[in-house]
Amino acid sequence: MGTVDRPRPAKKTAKNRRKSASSTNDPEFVQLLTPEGRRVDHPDYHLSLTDDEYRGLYRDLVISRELDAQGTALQRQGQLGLWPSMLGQEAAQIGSGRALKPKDTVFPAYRELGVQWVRGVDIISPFALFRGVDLGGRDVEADRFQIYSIVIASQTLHAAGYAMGVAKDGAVGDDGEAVIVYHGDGATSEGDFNEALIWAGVFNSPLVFFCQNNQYAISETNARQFRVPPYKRAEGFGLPGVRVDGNDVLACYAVSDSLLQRARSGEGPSLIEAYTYRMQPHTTSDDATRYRDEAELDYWRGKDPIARYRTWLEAESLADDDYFASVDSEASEHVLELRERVMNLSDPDVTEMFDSVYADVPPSLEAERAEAVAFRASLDEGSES
Ligand SMILES: Cc1ncc(C[n+]2csc(CCOP(=O)(O)OP(=O)(O)O)c2C)c(N)n1
Ligand SMILES: [Mg+2]
Repeated sequence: MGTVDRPRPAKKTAKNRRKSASSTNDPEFVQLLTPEGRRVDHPDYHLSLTDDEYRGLYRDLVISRELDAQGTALQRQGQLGLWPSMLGQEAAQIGSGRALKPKDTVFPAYRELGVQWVRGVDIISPFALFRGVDLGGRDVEADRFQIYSIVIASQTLHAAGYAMGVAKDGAVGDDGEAVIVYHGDGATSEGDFNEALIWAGVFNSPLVFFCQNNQYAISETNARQFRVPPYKRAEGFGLPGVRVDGNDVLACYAVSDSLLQRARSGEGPSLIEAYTYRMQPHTTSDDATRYRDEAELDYWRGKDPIARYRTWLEAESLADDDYFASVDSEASEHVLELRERVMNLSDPDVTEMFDSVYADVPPSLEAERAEAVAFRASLDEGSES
């Protein structure tokens, strides 16, 4: 394991007693870039990208952060019903997302804006969902990015089933494909997650579990979820488990690349725990000041994934001020375009919720559909008179 990064012990006040959680975990993880922006080596995980690729990671980090910030702003301005921010988790998402190949399939939870960005998914989709004008269904053929799962850990079972299918179709081996499922630390307490590990293990499926341990399941700390960190649990299911510095984009890339490749070639599933921190409340509906304090946030600000990466790019002369300024202005353009698109999203037709459910629509559902159409029309008549 690389550099040991020990979280600062929490102050022993009554308010903070619960969050000493992280100090009970083994904090060792794979790290290639320290919080100060110093490159370090790891015996098992290496990364060698082109200069353009290194710069591209910075661009991904910054643009996805700005788009995410717009989610929070739009919710505060009354334009979205809810926004689950990924602030602080960009390196985990960009690093793992960039290690994916086009043929791989992603099963997200509900906070994976960064993965969507690198995957080339139309970025409007989570905004439409949280504006309440989209039901979340999507055609996954082109980008292989499955639907958001709000039901905690349910996507781990969807992914396990899908990955079994990939293996049974013989789509592993040379030029094989992998499946990655994103989930949180809280999800590890669910039966679904543990069942998914069993199925993936015994069928040796090409599935990578990517746990973003942001240290909170809403207000509950790691101490309320597990006695040993998730990556260690993998061994009991017969798979390798690796803990990576989730705020280090290079380490997240290297570890994901290695374990995805392992899956693609038919060597089976694995579990990555990206140790990171949720800088925003759980969602815009949550008040995190009720269960964590400013000192903890300050500590994690010092581990910011983008600041350390920029420091390193500068030190290596891989990017200069002009480059950073061009990324900022590109990010602003994306944000403006996104805002405009969000404001102009149209309301769905009332019949949309009945579509794409059954190939042959049963009579009872046809009747409900007709009732909904008539009800909708009656509202329009009422507003005209
Ligand atoms: C089956 C289920 N139980 C409870 C909830 C309510 N809930 C929504 S988010 C959440 C916490 C999830 O925490 P974690 O898995 O760590 O993901 P994070 O939100 O931190 O990304 C809970 C309990 C839910 N959505 N689904
Ligand atoms: Mg969490």
